[in-house]
Amino acid sequence: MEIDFAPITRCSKEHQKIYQDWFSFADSDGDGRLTGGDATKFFSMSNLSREDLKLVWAIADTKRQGFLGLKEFVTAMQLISLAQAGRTLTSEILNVEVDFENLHPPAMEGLNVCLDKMKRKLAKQNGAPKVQSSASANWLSSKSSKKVSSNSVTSIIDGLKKLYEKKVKPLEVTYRFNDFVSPLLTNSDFDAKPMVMLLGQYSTGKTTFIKHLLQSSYPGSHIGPEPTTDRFVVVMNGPDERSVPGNTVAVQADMPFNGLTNFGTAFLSKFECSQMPHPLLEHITFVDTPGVLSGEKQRTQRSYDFTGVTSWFAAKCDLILLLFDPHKLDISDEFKRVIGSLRGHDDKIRVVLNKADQVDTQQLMRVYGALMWSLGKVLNTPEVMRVYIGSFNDKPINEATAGPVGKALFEREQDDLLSDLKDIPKKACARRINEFVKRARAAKIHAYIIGHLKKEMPAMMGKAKTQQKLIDNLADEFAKIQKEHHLPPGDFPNVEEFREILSSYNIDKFEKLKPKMIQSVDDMLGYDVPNLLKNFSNPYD
Ligand SMILES: Nc1nc2c(ncn2[C@@H]2O[C@H](COP(=O)(O)OP(=O)(O)O)[C@@H](O)[C@H]2O)c(=O)[nH]1
Ligand SMILES: [Mg+2]
Repeated sequence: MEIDFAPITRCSKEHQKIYQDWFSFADSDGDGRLTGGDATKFFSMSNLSREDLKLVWAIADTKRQGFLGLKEFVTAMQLISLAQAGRTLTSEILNVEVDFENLHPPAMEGLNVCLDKMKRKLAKQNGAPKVQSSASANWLSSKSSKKVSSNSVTSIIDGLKKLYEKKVKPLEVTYRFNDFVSPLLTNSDFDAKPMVMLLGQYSTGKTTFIKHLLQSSYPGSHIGPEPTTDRFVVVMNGPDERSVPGNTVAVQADMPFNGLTNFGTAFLSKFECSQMPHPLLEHITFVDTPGVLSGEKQRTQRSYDFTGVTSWFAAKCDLILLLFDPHKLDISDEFKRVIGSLRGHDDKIRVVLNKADQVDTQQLMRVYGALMWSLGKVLNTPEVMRVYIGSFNDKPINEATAGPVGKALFEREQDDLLSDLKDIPKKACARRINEFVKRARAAKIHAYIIGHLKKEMPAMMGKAKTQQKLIDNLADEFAKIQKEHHLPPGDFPNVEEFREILSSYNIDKFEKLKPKMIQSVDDMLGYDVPNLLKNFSNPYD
């Protein structure tokens, strides 16, 4: 099983040089990123139709970042060249049957005149023509140039980071959102790669699945019929193969795992980061998990909040794979709680009926039915849940057991699951925006709550008594806030959890509600975010 994410851009040294020159010409602010406006200007020289150029952008901007780096720019140029030769553009076209040796740069009308003009101008300014552009250093590196001037926004993620710093974070800090709900976000939270989490009982093939996709084991992995992985392992890209202990990973500022420190050292000793250089890991980070336990007795052996951790990862992940094995269909109490901890992220869940090659077709039908039945009892929306049936390991499918129909079915299912995985980077940006908007709303509601509690405190006497009353009647206070500001009750935090944290604070020390700060977040949600989306969507839309 192999996944190609981006179209493969191969080109000769000579063409590479040409494209570099074109790119530095097109990239008007020289930040190594070609945004929509610059691109439309440059692409118009190709004389292709708007429809074709829309496709060119859609295929080249693989990660939906809203800009083209040099690598994506080369892809765009190759696509334009193919379209000029009369080929129909598809997202697969560069991965199949393209003769890159003979694929010449596209004809760009008037470009040479412009380039000559620019060179002459540069020569006059510098005394010599500038040959190397700053972006060329990034050639073939998967990361786009990070050099961004402080006031320009050149991607959606950039824009979100700035909006967060300017509008949301001040609100969070003022009302201690980080103490009550979730730690403040850092750049690494925004820059993190899309994540896929695997969950299931022990020995359902989670570790094998990751090994299969990577076509190699990750450092420190164990595979076996008995409970093997007893820890959460984040498998991510890195310069060399190594395992980093959890308590080190969790405090690293450039890693998006700071929030895990809240689960304590008992958890951190069961957490690990496994790094290795791998093309697939440049796009996706995997989270391997310890098997969910089957008996109630065993649960008490966990020394940390297991479902709290799965819930934390579920919020960060882009896809959650629930693995089942035909011989282990029962959903234990702990598994039920784990599935419960995924609430709110139903759209990310995919079910995998793994090791389907171990049973014959008739048994498989029964197993499938039984699985749907037990899932129906624990999931709110089983009917929309996609279940993939197959055998996700390196062994060829056993046709003797599975039969020819089974074999064909498994292969189709594997392909479907792969395209689901392939779509992750494309959808990751949209998901980030979604999470960001959700968070901003939550921060606003939190500010209303804190502001309200503060307002209820007396100016002089009886502070302790009022504080106790507010804490005791917290549900009523929430209801008042909902009514006053027309807020949906479903968006409010859990009363019990809030009460527990609140008890260790002095309400009188809280900040008053600052309508200006709220207004600023409202403006952001109503104006800045939609605007950001518009600026970085396909410029031909
Ligand atoms: N037949 C079959 N066996 C598998 C498959 N995936 C994993 N296994 C076997 O199941 C056992 C448990 O696998 P492992 O990856 O350690 O499961 P984990 O505990 O969920 O990580 C190993 O003996 C694997 O060889 C599969 O797709 N088909
Ligand atoms: Mg495992």
